[in-house]
Amino acid sequence: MNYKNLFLTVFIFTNVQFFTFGQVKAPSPIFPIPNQNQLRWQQMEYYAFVHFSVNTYTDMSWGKGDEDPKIFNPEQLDCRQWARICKEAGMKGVIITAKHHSGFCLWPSKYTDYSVKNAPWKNGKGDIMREMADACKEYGLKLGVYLSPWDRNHPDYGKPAYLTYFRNQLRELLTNYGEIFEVWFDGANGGSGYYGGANETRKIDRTTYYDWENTYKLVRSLQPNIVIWNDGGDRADLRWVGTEAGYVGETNWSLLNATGDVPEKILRYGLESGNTWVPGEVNTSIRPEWFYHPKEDSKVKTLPQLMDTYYNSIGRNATLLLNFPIMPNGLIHPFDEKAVLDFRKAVKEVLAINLIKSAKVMASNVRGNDPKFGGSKTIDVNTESYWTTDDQVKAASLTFSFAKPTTFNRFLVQEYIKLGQRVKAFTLEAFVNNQWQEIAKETTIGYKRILRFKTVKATKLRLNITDAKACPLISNIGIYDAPQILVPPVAMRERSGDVRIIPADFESQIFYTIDGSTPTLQSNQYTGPIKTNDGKVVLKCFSFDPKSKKTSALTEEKFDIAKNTWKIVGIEDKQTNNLFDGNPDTQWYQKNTLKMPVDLVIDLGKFQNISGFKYLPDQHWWGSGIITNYRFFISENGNDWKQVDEGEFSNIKNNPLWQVKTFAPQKARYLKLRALRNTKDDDTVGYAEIDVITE
Ligand code: FUL
Repeated sequence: MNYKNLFLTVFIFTNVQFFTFGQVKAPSPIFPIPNQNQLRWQQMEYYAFVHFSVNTYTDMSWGKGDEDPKIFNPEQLDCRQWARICKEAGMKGVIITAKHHSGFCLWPSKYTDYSVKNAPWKNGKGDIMREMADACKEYGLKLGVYLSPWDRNHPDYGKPAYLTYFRNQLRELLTNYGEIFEVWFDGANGGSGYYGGANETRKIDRTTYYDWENTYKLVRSLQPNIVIWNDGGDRADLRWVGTEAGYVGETNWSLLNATGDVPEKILRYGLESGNTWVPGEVNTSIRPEWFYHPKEDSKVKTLPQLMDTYYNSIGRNATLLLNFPIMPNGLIHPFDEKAVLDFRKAVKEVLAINLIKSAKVMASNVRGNDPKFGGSKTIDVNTESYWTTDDQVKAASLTFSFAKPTTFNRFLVQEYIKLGQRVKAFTLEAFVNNQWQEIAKETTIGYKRILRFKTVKATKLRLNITDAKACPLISNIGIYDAPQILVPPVAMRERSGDVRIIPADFESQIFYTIDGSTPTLQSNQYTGPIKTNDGKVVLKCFSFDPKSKKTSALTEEKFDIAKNTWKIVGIEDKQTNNLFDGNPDTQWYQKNTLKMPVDLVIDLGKFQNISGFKYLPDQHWWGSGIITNYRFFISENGNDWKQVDEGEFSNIKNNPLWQVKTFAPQKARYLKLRALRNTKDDDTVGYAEIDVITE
């Protein structure tokens, strides 16, 4: 071999990782990697759940299986309304509860009478699955099904025969309604139920009863493009994130082990060393509950709550499955529609302009020095191209230089997950006033990661991948200058009399008045709790985004006298402070040994001219002790009482908000609210807040 040949051999040998016929080779995959169905599903990002069944008509979270199908009569049912809202909201599909735990089927299954066949709706000729499939087609949405493995109606539930029934139903759903993108097998399994009249409790072994292996085979043979969600049985294609509260861990690996139990912590964060691709889906409802309950009409998630959900799901390498409870009339409530459309608008505003597009990019390392893998591939809009490094390089950075100082507060980054999820740790730095400052220090990226931080004005931005499983592959990067979420701020008056104002977004400015006049940008700017005297306060305030110069609508609160001298008489319990702390999220309950009527006696500490009172019940979903019937007394000395009012809080069950009662003004120092009855007809009595109206 002459020197020339030797040189060539050495050259080819040492660079074999990079060059194939003169070209730099793409990195090898780091297993596990997603399959085609999981990839397609991940790219959907955002889709809807709809919950609808017989328990919509009984105001229950779960049907018991004995509900009469005659109650199911959604006279205005319109799946096109559902699909239109989903489409306008930017969603890509809908998963419908074809059968929830009640066992009632929204389609006319051949295998049971417990379905729309025996409902008055459309004289038993209706098929909601069909209407949903047609509406999805019309609006260009994908269709998914929730088929509850647990069936509280079926006589055979718990016996082997039920599996045949369950699979027959699966076959119907996965054959007759076109392509199904996802099937949802809920984890709630076994318990009390009607079971064809047996009315008993049935237990099953969730690991073996459904023979998931063969059930999955059936599913995949009928719908080869489907993804399977299952939190209870064998490992499926997707995982629950361990909470229904609308978030996944900041660290979120799309990996689990193929076998073995998955503790809640791992559901939340995935498993870095997991041997199977099982990405997380964040499922949450637009209201506290999954099914419709009139009392939640005032509890639809607010825009700030939905935005948090967005950043904490899609922004953390998961998809977002957002639920609409369908009303008994068969429609999505207008409040829910408004909330989801406002949410869509706000997300669009955040992502409107990617400010990084025209930046110059420098990479600390580029694979084989080939521009095909260069830093600019992260901003070329093509998510199929990516920046990557030489095989041995697991820490590298990308520096973006802007033509002029650029203002931003959001960072979006995507890994090229087709070749595996790799990044373990990264930081972000901004070059401000000729100095690098760290603005974020994070762990995983995955399919998509979005970071929120305080607005910076920088001439450069640097992404440092500080650790990765193998050479990192970054396919897309964006920076955005998100406007403030401008909804009216929340104001509360603490027991001390101080007024606290909380804006919806952390960089908003707040301007306020406490003299009843309308605030302007020249009014006081809020910097911390506002000291007031003990008297009444009329607070008016608004949020202001200094960048966009836009303002929110006005918050107007009329606070009555301060509560700093108030005491509960006869009860030594510090928690009673919750009644007067101005915070609707804290509550206090009377001792559970008490029987109705139950009194609450308040010493105002001095005489006041009282002309009414206000009561806010426990605001939590599980809240109980909600008073419906009351008597109200006043006293000058705490011994001689005079009844000044008696009545009921008429709609408090459906609308558990502030209840206000007024009467002719009376001088008093002591007040007594006597609870006579609550919404559940038991002896629990609770309060979130108590207030008075003075003359
Ligand atoms: C839960 C069920 O029990 C709820 O009713 C709801 O369907 C939710 C999506 O999953 O486990």
